[in-house]
Amino acid sequence: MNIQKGTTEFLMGIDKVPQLQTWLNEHPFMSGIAFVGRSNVGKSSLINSFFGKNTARVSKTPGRTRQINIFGFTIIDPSTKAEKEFYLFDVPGYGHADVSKEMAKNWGELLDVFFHMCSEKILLMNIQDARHPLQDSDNAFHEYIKSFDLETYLMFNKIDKLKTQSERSRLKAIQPEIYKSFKWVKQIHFISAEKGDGLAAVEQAMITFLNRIPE
Ligand SMILES: Nc1nc2c(ncn2[C@@H]2O[C@H](COP(=O)(O)OP(=O)(O)OP(=O)(O)O)[C@@H](O)[C@H]2O)c(=O)[nH]1
Ligand SMILES: [Mg+2]
Repeated sequence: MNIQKGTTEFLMGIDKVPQLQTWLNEHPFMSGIAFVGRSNVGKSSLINSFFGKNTARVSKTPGRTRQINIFGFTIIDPSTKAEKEFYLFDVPGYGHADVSKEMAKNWGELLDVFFHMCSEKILLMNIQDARHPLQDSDNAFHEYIKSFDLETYLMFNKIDKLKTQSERSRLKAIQPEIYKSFKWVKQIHFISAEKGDGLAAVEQAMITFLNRIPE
């Protein structure tokens, strides 16, 4: 099966808890994928690579996306033309340094409601920057998310920026430690939204997950 690029549809951006609760109440059986990560790691760029360009807005300034953006997308079996529909969530920017206390509090509450409703029907794609893996805010996020018991795949994006072989192998060498420390991390991928490295394997991994979701 493939993600049907170009049919991904922006449904709504949510920045308030009651709005999110209403949406969740109206979509009790929804399933899909959430892209989560620090600001500027390339979440929107990856979403555009996987779901069709111009799906999400790529920021010039880190931290621009301050809402949970919800999209609808379809996967299709090219031979039988069978289709299945899912939701995609662009969940930006944990670990902002530059927002007011009020905004940080609102954002924390919104994320809390969001992750509480996530179930075995939602795959978490945690995006990190390959040049700066496991930052304090990434570790704090894992500390927070571990109690939710969600299937999580860790993507190290921007590997095109690692110029030397030794930089790349240093990153790969931390894999066993991650699997040991973060048991809910089921897969680790090294990718580049810009150059396309590793994206085909990640797309197949997402589809495998989606096909496994119980009806
Ligand atoms: N070199 C390189 N640059 C990338 C890659 N992926 C994203 N970028 C760049 O990184 C910047 C941030 O990308 P976004 O996709 O907007 O990042 P984001 O995580 O959605 O950021 P927020 O929405 O602010 O949380 C943009 O200038 C992208 O062009 C990559 O694989 N390689
Ligand atoms: Mg973004």
